Amino acid sequence: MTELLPPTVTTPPPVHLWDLEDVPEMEFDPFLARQLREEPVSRIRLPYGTGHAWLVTRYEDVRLVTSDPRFSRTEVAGKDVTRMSPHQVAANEAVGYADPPEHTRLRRTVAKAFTSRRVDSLRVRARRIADELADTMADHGPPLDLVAHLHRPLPMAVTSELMGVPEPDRPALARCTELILSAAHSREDSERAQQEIQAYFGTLLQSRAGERGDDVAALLAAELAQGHLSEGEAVALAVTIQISGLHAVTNNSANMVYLLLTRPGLWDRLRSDPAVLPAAVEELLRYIPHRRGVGIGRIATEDVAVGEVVIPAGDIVYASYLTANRDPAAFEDPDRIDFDRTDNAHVSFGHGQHHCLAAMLARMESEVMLSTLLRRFPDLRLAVPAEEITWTPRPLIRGPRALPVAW
Ligand code: FLV
Repeated sequence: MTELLPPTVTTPPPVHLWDLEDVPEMEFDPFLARQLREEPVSRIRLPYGTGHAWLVTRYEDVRLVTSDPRFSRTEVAGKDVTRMSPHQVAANEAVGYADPPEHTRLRRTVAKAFTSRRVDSLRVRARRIADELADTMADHGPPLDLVAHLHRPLPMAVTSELMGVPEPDRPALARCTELILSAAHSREDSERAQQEIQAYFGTLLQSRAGERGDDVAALLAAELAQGHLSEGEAVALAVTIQISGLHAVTNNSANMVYLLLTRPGLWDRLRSDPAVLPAAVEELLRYIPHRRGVGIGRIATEDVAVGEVVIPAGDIVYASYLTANRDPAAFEDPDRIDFDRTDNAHVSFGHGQHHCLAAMLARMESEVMLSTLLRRFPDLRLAVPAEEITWTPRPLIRGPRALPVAW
């Protein structure tokens, strides 16, 4: 009698060295596009750290990896895994590295600051700030850099008011943010910036102890006093909200305006049909390749089948929201910007437990910036040829360094 064959043993796929060259303007990374098309679950090596990881690109597979408890964020914290930057961006205690039930506990402590009621009240503030910034722009006159005049100051003001960061402290936090959310600086410089911003929020939270208030610093100080989180957890939460709120919205809203002013018909469409703005923001969120490369990985705690492969227990997995948003199985004609798209279930704010807590706030800020520009500067245009715009080198989050505009 012949022996039964062992279960199918598949040889693992080759490991691709992903060069992560900066991609021009808002173009999609050609490596990511190729993997989605030709090898949707593959293995990669990134510029820093050791070993290799899996890269999952299809919409359904990305949703599996980011919501299935067999993939752990906590397991990856503090490990020298193959990664995008010399340093680890978020602290080990950060919410981004937490699995349930710790994740649920951490998120709950700040959830009150992100309710739709709070976003509505911040919208009133954001509109006022945007109008003041537009006044300054009008006084200055064209040409000017829209990143410096709008995309940076508005999210800076909104995030800092949400946090309870006083005005004079804000520029130093912005400098730390640039050093932390980048792969272009040395590990030492980025880690020094992390220490500086952690020390800042440690002191801020101590100074707010016993105070009443609905900003994040007051909330965290109260939760800390009640023993709902450790000091390290509170500080890491504050740092995550501050740096992400500032950096993500600044870059993404600038990318939105860049696309609106360079892709034929988009600005005119918004001008003639302002009611389409919320759908336009959703579509731009879907289309914009927000980040370079990948973010925080996960570790498989058991063997898990993903698409055609089995990811073995212990391996690192990166899920790409960028490719999920361009998956033709999920979006018709995915490489086209279409404000009339229906069923735009993009994953630009993530999926599963770690879905962005501030998604509503981020949308609101972008809507306020765009509607203010449309109302106050309907003839807005780039002041230089698009090829002359310079982009942040070796970024984690892509965006123009400056956006010279005229009207
Ligand atoms: O891009 C990253 C990032 C962005 C951010 O706003 C907060 C973060 O903690 C991170 C991160 O940890 C890793 C990134 O690549």
